[in-house]
Amino acid sequence: MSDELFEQMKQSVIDGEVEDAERLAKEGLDAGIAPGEILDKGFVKGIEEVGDLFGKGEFFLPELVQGAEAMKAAVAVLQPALDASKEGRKTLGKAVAGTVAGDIHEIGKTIVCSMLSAAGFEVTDVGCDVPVETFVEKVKETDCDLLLLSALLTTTMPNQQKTIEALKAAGLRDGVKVMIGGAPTTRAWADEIGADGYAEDAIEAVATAKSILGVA
Ligand code: B12
Repeated sequence: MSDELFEQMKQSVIDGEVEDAERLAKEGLDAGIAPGEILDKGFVKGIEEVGDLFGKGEFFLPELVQGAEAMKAAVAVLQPALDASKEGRKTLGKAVAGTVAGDIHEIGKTIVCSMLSAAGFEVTDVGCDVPVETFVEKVKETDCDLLLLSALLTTTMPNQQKTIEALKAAGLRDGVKVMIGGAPTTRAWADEIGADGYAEDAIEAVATAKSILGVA
């Protein structure tokens, strides 16, 4: 039963059907499936497939955009349930997250924020295409424990490094742990630029965040 529902969720993103995605997200919640599971087993599979088809030249930009719209609509429906799952728990730490300058890919970063928030972190999502200076300001302003930098383009990955350098220059680097992620990034890249953590997906991001902050 839920396998069929997950399959329909995946398909709604491949087809770029915003209304179907919203309806299926609601159906999943009504069926008592955890919002994180709905994301992972249903909608995320769809956007991954869209990416593969785009990579193979079988999908073009309009399909990519439409798939992303359906994905975002599903995340918006699931967000209150993700938020509710953390109610009443003490915060595990403060985090600031965003996608680096020049990069408007926000779906993965938003899912990471949702999962961290559901796990009990207090997350400030500063959005996408975020200038280095804004990250530095937000770290100062929020006095956060963790900064998460997402990059989905090989051309914007260097902005993760620039942000870490800017934190050092502002004397803030020692007070905050930095985690990086995004499809083209790797653990080796994280090590090269001096990040404290790297994760391949949102589930691993939560485990890594807990581990580097010692709140596991
Ligand atoms: C959706 C999408 C778009 C949407 C984005 C919509 C939005 N609002 O976010 C739109 C249509 C706008 C778009 C535009 C472009 N895109 Co695009 N896009 C994608 C696509 C299909 C999926 C990305 C996605 O959302 N994945 C789903 C999420 C759940 O996965 P994720 O982002 O990887 O995130 C997970 C992990 O990486 C990790 N994670 C992510 N961030 C972080 C951060 C931290 C700290 C941690 C720990 C973990 C973590 O956890 C997440 C959840 O599990 C990818 C293909 C792909 N396979 O990645 C191409 C892709 C990234 N795009 C690509 C390109 C080329 C572009 C464009 C340049 C196209 C163009 N010609 O205009 C523009 C760039 C615009 C810009 N300046 O940013 C290329 C990049 C190639 C490269 N080597 O750099 C890709 C790989 C497609 C391809 N196969 O060629 N895109």
